[in-house]
Amino acid sequence: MICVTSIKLREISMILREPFEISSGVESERRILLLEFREADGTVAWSECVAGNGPHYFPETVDSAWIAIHKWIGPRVIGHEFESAADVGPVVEQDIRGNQMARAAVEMGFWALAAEMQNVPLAKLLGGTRDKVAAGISIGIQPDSDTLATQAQHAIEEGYSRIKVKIKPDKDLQYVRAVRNKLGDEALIMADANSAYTLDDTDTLRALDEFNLMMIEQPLAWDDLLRHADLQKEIPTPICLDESITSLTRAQEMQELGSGKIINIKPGRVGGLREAKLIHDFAEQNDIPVWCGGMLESGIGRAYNVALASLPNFTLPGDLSPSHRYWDRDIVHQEWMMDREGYVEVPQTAGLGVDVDTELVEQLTVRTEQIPSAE
Ligand code: OSB
Ligand code: MG
Repeated sequence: MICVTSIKLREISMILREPFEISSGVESERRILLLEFREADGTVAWSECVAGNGPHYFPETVDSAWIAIHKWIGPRVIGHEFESAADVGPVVEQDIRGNQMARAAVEMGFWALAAEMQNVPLAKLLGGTRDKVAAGISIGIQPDSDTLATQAQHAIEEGYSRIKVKIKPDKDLQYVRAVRNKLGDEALIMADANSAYTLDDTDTLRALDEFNLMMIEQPLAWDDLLRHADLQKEIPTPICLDESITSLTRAQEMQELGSGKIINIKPGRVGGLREAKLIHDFAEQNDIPVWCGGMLESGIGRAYNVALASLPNFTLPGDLSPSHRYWDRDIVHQEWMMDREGYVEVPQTAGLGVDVDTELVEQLTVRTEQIPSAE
Protein backbone atom coordinates (compact mmCIF):
# COMPACT_ATOMS: atom_id res chain seq x y z
CA MET A 1 0.00 0.00 0.00
CA ILE A 2 1.33 3.44 -0.93
CA CYS A 3 -0.30 6.56 0.47
CA VAL A 4 1.26 9.96 -0.24
CA THR A 5 0.47 12.65 2.31
CA SER A 6 2.17 15.61 0.61
CA ILE A 7 3.95 16.66 -2.56
CA LYS A 8 6.28 19.64 -2.61
CA LEU A 9 6.69 21.33 -5.99
CA ARG A 10 10.01 23.06 -6.53
CA GLU A 11 11.44 24.97 -9.47
CA ILE A 12 15.22 25.01 -9.71
CA SER A 13 17.46 26.72 -12.24
CA MET A 14 20.46 24.88 -13.67
CA ILE A 15 22.93 26.30 -16.20
CA LEU A 16 23.92 23.91 -18.99
CA ARG A 17 27.67 23.67 -19.59
CA GLU A 18 26.96 24.49 -23.23
CA PRO A 19 23.80 25.88 -24.82
CA PHE A 20 21.83 23.09 -26.52
CA GLU A 21 20.29 23.99 -29.88
CA ILE A 22 17.62 21.98 -31.67
CA SER A 23 15.58 22.96 -34.72
CA SER A 24 12.83 24.51 -32.57
CA GLY A 25 14.97 26.55 -30.20
CA VAL A 26 18.05 26.87 -28.01
CA GLU A 27 18.35 26.34 -24.26
CA SER A 28 21.19 27.47 -22.02
CA GLU A 29 19.49 27.66 -18.66
CA ARG A 30 17.14 24.86 -17.65
CA ARG A 31 14.23 25.60 -15.39
CA ILE A 32 13.46 22.23 -13.83
CA LEU A 33 10.35 21.24 -11.90
CA LEU A 34 11.13 18.75 -9.13
CA LEU A 35 8.60 16.96 -6.93
CA GLU A 36 9.27 15.71 -3.41
CA PHE A 37 6.85 13.04 -2.19
CA ARG A 38 6.22 12.14 1.42
CA GLU A 39 4.62 8.80 2.18
CA ALA A 40 2.51 8.15 5.29
CA ASP A 41 5.34 6.04 6.78
CA GLY A 42 7.84 8.89 6.31
CA THR A 43 9.50 7.60 3.12
CA VAL A 44 10.61 10.41 0.78
CA ALA A 45 11.14 10.23 -2.99
CA TRP A 46 11.98 12.77 -5.67
CA SER A 47 10.85 12.98 -9.27
CA GLU A 48 11.45 15.38 -12.16
CA CYS A 49 9.09 16.84 -14.74
CA VAL A 50 10.65 16.94 -18.22
CA ALA A 51 8.68 19.97 -19.47
CA GLY A 52 10.89 22.70 -20.93
CA ASN A 53 10.99 26.45 -20.42
CA GLY A 54 8.80 27.05 -23.46
CA PRO A 55 6.42 24.95 -25.60
CA HIS A 56 9.01 24.32 -28.34
CA TYR A 57 9.42 20.55 -28.24
CA PHE A 58 6.04 19.72 -26.72
CA PRO A 59 2.98 21.77 -25.69
CA GLU A 60 3.69 21.57 -21.96
CA THR A 61 6.01 23.92 -20.07
CA VAL A 62 7.36 24.19 -16.53
CA ASP A 63 4.63 26.73 -15.79
CA SER A 64 1.75 24.75 -17.29
CA ALA A 65 2.88 21.54 -15.60
CA TRP A 66 3.18 23.36 -12.27
CA ILE A 67 -0.46 24.43 -12.51
CA ALA A 68 -1.69 21.02 -13.69
CA ILE A 69 0.09 19.21 -10.85
CA HIS A 70 -0.87 21.71 -8.19
CA LYS A 71 -4.47 22.03 -9.21
CA TRP A 72 -5.54 18.65 -10.57
CA ILE A 73 -3.02 15.82 -10.58
CA GLY A 74 -1.46 16.23 -7.13
CA PRO A 75 -4.75 16.54 -5.22
CA ARG A 76 -6.04 13.46 -7.00
CA VAL A 77 -3.31 11.16 -5.62
CA ILE A 78 -2.80 12.67 -2.16
CA GLY A 79 -4.44 10.53 0.52
CA HIS A 80 -5.34 7.89 -2.09
CA GLU A 81 -4.32 4.35 -1.13
CA PHE A 82 -2.61 2.60 -4.04
CA GLU A 83 -1.93 -1.14 -4.06
CA SER A 84 1.08 -0.60 -6.32
CA ALA A 85 2.80 2.09 -8.39
CA ALA A 86 1.30 0.55 -11.53
CA ASP A 87 -2.15 1.64 -10.33
CA VAL A 88 -1.29 5.35 -10.34
CA GLY A 89 -1.22 5.89 -14.12
CA PRO A 90 -4.89 5.04 -14.76
CA VAL A 91 -5.99 7.22 -11.83
CA VAL A 92 -4.16 10.32 -13.04
CA GLU A 93 -5.27 9.68 -16.63
CA GLN A 94 -8.99 9.45 -15.90
CA ASP A 95 -10.64 12.56 -17.34
CA ILE A 96 -7.38 14.50 -17.47
CA ARG A 97 -6.59 15.16 -21.11
CA GLY A 98 -3.05 15.70 -22.32
CA ASN A 99 -0.61 16.98 -19.69
CA GLN A 100 1.51 13.84 -20.10
CA MET A 101 4.64 15.47 -18.66
CA ALA A 102 2.79 16.70 -15.58
CA ARG A 103 1.13 13.30 -15.09
CA ALA A 104 4.42 11.48 -15.60
CA ALA A 105 6.19 13.53 -12.94
CA VAL A 106 3.57 12.44 -10.40
CA GLU A 107 3.30 8.84 -11.58
CA MET A 108 7.06 8.27 -11.62
CA GLY A 109 7.49 9.44 -8.04
CA PHE A 110 5.28 6.58 -6.91
CA TRP A 111 7.60 4.05 -8.56
CA ALA A 112 10.58 5.41 -6.64
CA LEU A 113 8.58 5.35 -3.42
CA ALA A 114 7.46 1.78 -4.07
CA ALA A 115 11.03 0.66 -4.83
CA GLU A 116 12.28 2.32 -1.66
CA MET A 117 9.51 0.82 0.49
CA GLN A 118 9.97 -2.68 -0.96
CA ASN A 119 13.74 -2.36 -0.62
CA VAL A 120 14.43 -3.17 -4.30
CA PRO A 121 16.22 -1.17 -7.01
CA LEU A 122 13.81 0.75 -9.27
CA ALA A 123 15.16 -1.11 -12.30
CA LYS A 124 14.25 -4.47 -10.72
CA LEU A 125 10.76 -3.27 -9.80
CA LEU A 126 10.22 -2.28 -13.45
CA GLY A 127 11.44 -5.63 -14.76
CA GLY A 128 14.87 -4.51 -15.89
CA THR A 129 17.33 -7.23 -16.87
CA ARG A 130 20.56 -5.31 -17.61
CA ASP A 131 23.13 -4.15 -15.09
CA LYS A 132 24.51 -1.49 -17.44
CA VAL A 133 23.02 0.43 -20.37
CA ALA A 134 24.68 1.74 -23.54
CA ALA A 135 24.85 5.51 -23.90
CA GLY A 136 24.60 7.50 -27.10
CA ILE A 137 25.17 11.24 -27.26
CA SER A 138 22.82 13.85 -28.66
CA ILE A 139 24.80 16.73 -30.17
CA GLY A 140 22.98 20.03 -30.69
CA ILE A 141 23.08 22.09 -33.88
CA GLN A 142 26.56 23.58 -34.34
CA PRO A 143 27.65 26.76 -36.13
CA ASP A 144 29.32 24.72 -38.89
CA SER A 145 29.80 21.13 -40.01
CA ASP A 146 33.50 20.95 -39.07
CA THR A 147 32.73 21.85 -35.46
CA LEU A 148 30.06 19.16 -35.41
CA ALA A 149 32.36 16.51 -36.87
CA THR A 150 35.07 17.34 -34.32
CA GLN A 151 32.59 17.06 -31.46
CA ALA A 152 31.34 13.74 -32.80
CA GLN A 153 34.92 12.47 -32.96
CA HIS A 154 35.53 13.49 -29.34
CA ALA A 155 32.35 11.71 -28.30
CA ILE A 156 33.51 8.48 -29.92
CA GLU A 157 36.85 8.82 -28.15
CA GLU A 158 35.01 9.24 -24.85
CA GLY A 159 33.31 5.90 -25.46
CA TYR A 160 29.83 6.80 -26.72
CA SER A 161 28.48 3.96 -28.84
CA ARG A 162 26.15 6.05 -31.00
CA ILE A 163 26.17 9.62 -32.27
CA LYS A 164 22.95 11.55 -32.77
CA VAL A 165 23.16 14.87 -34.54
CA LYS A 166 20.45 17.49 -34.55
CA ILE A 167 19.54 18.73 -38.01
CA LYS A 168 17.31 21.34 -39.60
CA PRO A 169 16.88 22.62 -43.17
CA ASP A 170 20.23 23.81 -44.57
CA LYS A 171 22.06 22.25 -41.65
CA ASP A 172 21.49 18.68 -42.72
CA LEU A 173 23.23 17.01 -45.68
CA GLN A 174 26.55 18.78 -45.29
CA TYR A 175 26.48 18.26 -41.52
CA VAL A 176 25.71 14.56 -41.67
CA ARG A 177 28.25 14.06 -44.47
CA ALA A 178 30.97 15.72 -42.38
CA VAL A 179 30.23 13.41 -39.45
CA ARG A 180 30.12 10.25 -41.60
CA ASN A 181 33.40 11.19 -43.31
CA LYS A 182 35.11 11.89 -40.00
CA LEU A 183 33.87 8.77 -38.16
CA GLY A 184 33.99 6.23 -40.99
CA ASP A 185 31.57 3.61 -42.24
CA GLU A 186 31.25 1.58 -39.04
CA ALA A 187 30.11 4.35 -36.69
CA LEU A 188 26.49 4.32 -35.52
CA ILE A 189 25.09 7.68 -36.58
CA MET A 190 21.55 9.02 -36.58
CA ALA A 191 19.86 12.39 -37.08
CA ASP A 192 17.07 14.11 -35.11
CA ALA A 193 15.06 16.80 -36.91
CA ASN A 194 12.62 17.68 -34.11
CA SER A 195 9.84 18.25 -36.68
CA ALA A 196 11.77 20.70 -38.86
CA TYR A 197 10.62 19.30 -42.23
CA THR A 198 7.50 18.76 -44.33
CA LEU A 199 6.77 16.33 -47.16
CA ASP A 200 8.00 19.08 -49.54
CA ASP A 201 11.47 18.21 -48.23
CA THR A 202 11.23 14.55 -49.24
CA ASP A 203 14.14 14.90 -51.70
CA THR A 204 16.44 16.22 -49.00
CA LEU A 205 15.37 13.51 -46.57
CA ARG A 206 15.90 10.85 -49.24
CA ALA A 207 19.37 12.23 -49.91
CA LEU A 208 20.26 11.37 -46.30
CA ASP A 209 19.93 7.68 -47.22
CA GLU A 210 23.40 7.81 -48.69
CA PHE A 211 24.92 8.23 -45.21
CA ASN A 212 23.59 4.96 -43.84
CA LEU A 213 21.94 6.42 -40.78
CA MET A 214 20.56 4.06 -38.14
CA MET A 215 17.41 6.16 -38.26
CA ILE A 216 16.04 9.64 -38.72
CA GLU A 217 14.10 10.87 -35.71
CA GLN A 218 10.86 12.88 -35.97
CA PRO A 219 11.39 14.55 -39.35
CA LEU A 220 7.79 15.80 -39.68
CA ALA A 221 5.24 17.55 -37.47
CA TRP A 222 5.28 16.83 -33.72
CA ASP A 223 1.77 15.33 -33.67
CA ASP A 224 1.77 13.66 -37.10
CA LEU A 225 1.47 9.98 -37.97
CA LEU A 226 -0.08 9.98 -41.47
CA ARG A 227 2.56 11.99 -43.28
CA HIS A 228 5.35 10.08 -41.59
CA ALA A 229 3.77 6.96 -43.10
CA ASP A 230 3.87 8.60 -46.55
CA LEU A 231 7.50 9.56 -46.01
CA GLN A 232 8.53 6.11 -44.73
CA LYS A 233 7.27 4.62 -48.02
CA GLU A 234 9.64 6.96 -49.89
CA ILE A 235 12.84 6.42 -47.93
CA PRO A 236 14.71 3.29 -46.81
CA THR A 237 16.24 4.96 -43.72
CA PRO A 238 14.09 3.90 -40.75
CA ILE A 239 12.01 6.68 -39.23
CA CYS A 240 12.04 6.84 -35.44
CA LEU A 241 9.20 8.68 -33.75
CA ASP A 242 9.74 10.77 -30.63
CA GLU A 243 7.29 13.70 -30.24
CA SER A 244 4.43 11.84 -31.99
CA ILE A 245 4.37 8.93 -29.53
CA THR A 246 2.47 10.19 -26.51
CA SER A 247 0.80 6.91 -25.46
CA LEU A 248 0.53 3.20 -26.21
CA THR A 249 -2.34 4.00 -28.60
CA ARG A 250 -0.11 6.28 -30.68
CA ALA A 251 2.52 3.54 -30.82
CA GLN A 252 -0.08 1.07 -32.08
CA GLU A 253 -1.21 3.59 -34.70
CA MET A 254 2.38 4.08 -35.80
CA GLN A 255 2.61 0.34 -36.35
CA GLU A 256 -0.74 0.09 -38.20
CA LEU A 257 -0.01 3.04 -40.45
CA GLY A 258 3.69 2.32 -41.00
CA SER A 259 4.67 5.77 -39.73
CA GLY A 260 8.00 4.55 -38.41
CA LYS A 261 10.10 1.52 -37.51
CA ILE A 262 11.69 2.54 -34.21
CA ILE A 263 10.39 4.30 -31.10
CA ASN A 264 12.19 6.72 -28.80
CA ILE A 265 10.52 6.14 -25.42
CA LYS A 266 10.73 8.94 -22.89
CA PRO A 267 8.70 8.09 -19.80
CA GLY A 268 8.20 11.80 -19.13
CA ARG A 269 6.52 12.30 -22.52
CA VAL A 270 4.09 9.36 -22.38
CA GLY A 271 2.54 9.94 -18.96
CA GLY A 272 4.95 7.85 -16.90
CA LEU A 273 6.63 4.51 -16.39
CA ARG A 274 3.53 2.33 -16.64
CA GLU A 275 2.74 3.66 -20.11
CA ALA A 276 6.43 3.50 -21.08
CA LYS A 277 6.48 -0.19 -20.12
CA LEU A 278 3.29 -0.86 -22.08
CA ILE A 279 4.87 0.73 -25.16
CA HIS A 280 8.03 -1.30 -24.56
CA ASP A 281 6.02 -4.54 -24.32
CA PHE A 282 3.96 -3.75 -27.41
CA ALA A 283 7.10 -2.92 -29.37
CA GLU A 284 8.78 -6.13 -28.23
CA GLN A 285 5.82 -8.22 -29.43
CA ASN A 286 5.95 -6.46 -32.79
CA ASP A 287 9.72 -6.49 -33.35
CA ILE A 288 10.00 -2.73 -33.07
CA PRO A 289 13.32 -1.75 -31.48
CA VAL A 290 13.10 0.97 -28.84
CA TRP A 291 15.57 3.19 -27.04
CA CYS A 292 15.32 5.60 -24.17
CA GLY A 293 15.47 9.30 -25.05
CA GLY A 294 16.53 12.15 -22.80
CA MET A 295 15.32 15.66 -22.04
CA LEU A 296 18.47 17.21 -20.58
CA GLU A 297 17.33 15.96 -17.20
CA SER A 298 19.11 16.50 -13.93
CA GLY A 299 20.48 13.42 -12.21
CA ILE A 300 17.03 12.74 -10.75
CA GLY A 301 15.24 12.37 -14.08
CA ARG A 302 18.22 10.47 -15.44
CA ALA A 303 17.78 7.79 -12.73
CA TYR A 304 14.30 6.95 -14.00
CA ASN A 305 15.54 6.79 -17.60
CA VAL A 306 18.45 4.50 -16.76
CA ALA A 307 16.15 2.16 -14.80
CA LEU A 308 13.70 2.01 -17.70
CA ALA A 309 16.48 1.45 -20.24
CA SER A 310 17.46 -1.73 -18.38
CA LEU A 311 14.36 -3.48 -19.77
CA PRO A 312 15.07 -6.17 -22.40
CA ASN A 313 13.72 -4.51 -25.58
CA PHE A 314 15.81 -1.36 -25.08
CA THR A 315 18.22 -2.81 -27.59
CA LEU A 316 19.58 0.46 -29.01
CA PRO A 317 21.81 2.96 -27.14
CA GLY A 318 19.80 5.66 -25.35
CA ASP A 319 20.36 9.40 -24.89
CA LEU A 320 21.77 8.63 -21.45
CA SER A 321 24.81 10.87 -21.18
CA PRO A 322 26.56 11.16 -17.81
CA SER A 323 26.16 14.22 -15.55
CA HIS A 324 29.25 16.08 -16.75
CA ARG A 325 27.90 16.31 -20.29
CA TYR A 326 25.27 18.72 -19.00
CA TRP A 327 26.32 20.18 -15.64
CA ASP A 328 29.35 21.44 -13.75
CA ARG A 329 27.76 19.88 -10.70
CA ASP A 330 24.73 17.58 -10.73
CA ILE A 331 22.15 17.57 -7.93
CA VAL A 332 22.69 13.89 -7.04
CA HIS A 333 25.35 11.67 -5.45
CA GLN A 334 26.71 9.60 -7.15
CA GLU A 335 26.87 11.74 -10.25
CA TRP A 336 26.07 9.73 -13.37
CA MET A 337 29.22 8.30 -14.94
CA MET A 338 29.97 6.53 -18.21
CA ASP A 339 32.77 3.98 -18.59
CA ARG A 340 35.31 3.87 -21.45
CA GLU A 341 33.10 1.49 -23.41
CA GLY A 342 30.17 3.91 -23.21
CA TYR A 343 28.11 2.13 -20.55
CA VAL A 344 26.25 3.64 -17.62
CA GLU A 345 25.76 1.37 -14.61
CA VAL A 346 22.23 0.59 -13.47
CA PRO A 347 22.12 1.24 -9.70
CA GLN A 348 21.67 -1.92 -7.62
CA THR A 349 20.72 -0.12 -4.41
CA ALA A 350 17.12 0.11 -3.20
CA GLY A 351 14.87 2.88 -4.54
CA LEU A 352 15.81 5.45 -7.18
CA GLY A 353 19.51 4.66 -6.77
CA VAL A 354 20.77 8.23 -6.29
CA ASP A 355 20.81 10.53 -3.26
CA VAL A 356 19.56 14.05 -3.82
CA ASP A 357 22.01 16.78 -2.80
CA THR A 358 19.36 18.73 -0.90
CA GLU A 359 21.76 21.50 0.06
CA LEU A 360 22.59 22.22 -3.59
CA VAL A 361 18.93 21.87 -4.59
CA GLU A 362 18.07 24.48 -1.94
CA GLN A 363 20.65 26.88 -3.42
CA LEU A 364 19.23 26.45 -6.92
CA THR A 365 15.59 26.83 -5.85
CA VAL A 366 13.52 29.58 -7.43
CA ARG A 367 10.11 28.82 -5.89
CA THR A 368 8.29 26.11 -3.96
CA GLU A 369 4.68 25.24 -3.23
CA GLN A 370 3.25 22.42 -1.14
CA ILE A 371 0.15 20.29 -1.63
CA PRO A 372 -1.78 20.26 0.54
CA SER A 373 -0.64 23.75 1.55
CA ALA A 374 1.63 23.52 4.61
CA GLU A 375 -0.21 22.64 7.77
O1 OSB B 1 14.39 15.46 -29.29
O2 OSB B 1 15.38 14.03 -28.11
C1 OSB B 1 15.05 15.19 -28.30
C2 OSB B 1 16.57 17.45 -25.61
C3 OSB B 1 15.52 18.29 -25.36
C4 OSB B 1 14.36 18.16 -26.08
C5 OSB B 1 14.25 17.16 -27.06
C6 OSB B 1 15.30 16.28 -27.29
C7 OSB B 1 16.49 16.45 -26.57
C8 OSB B 1 17.69 15.65 -26.79
C9 OSB B 1 18.70 15.60 -25.66
O3 OSB B 1 17.95 15.11 -27.83
C10 OSB B 1 18.91 14.23 -25.14
C11 OSB B 1 19.68 14.25 -23.84
O4 OSB B 1 19.07 14.35 -22.75
O5 OSB B 1 20.92 14.15 -23.89
MG1 MG C 1 14.03 13.71 -30.43
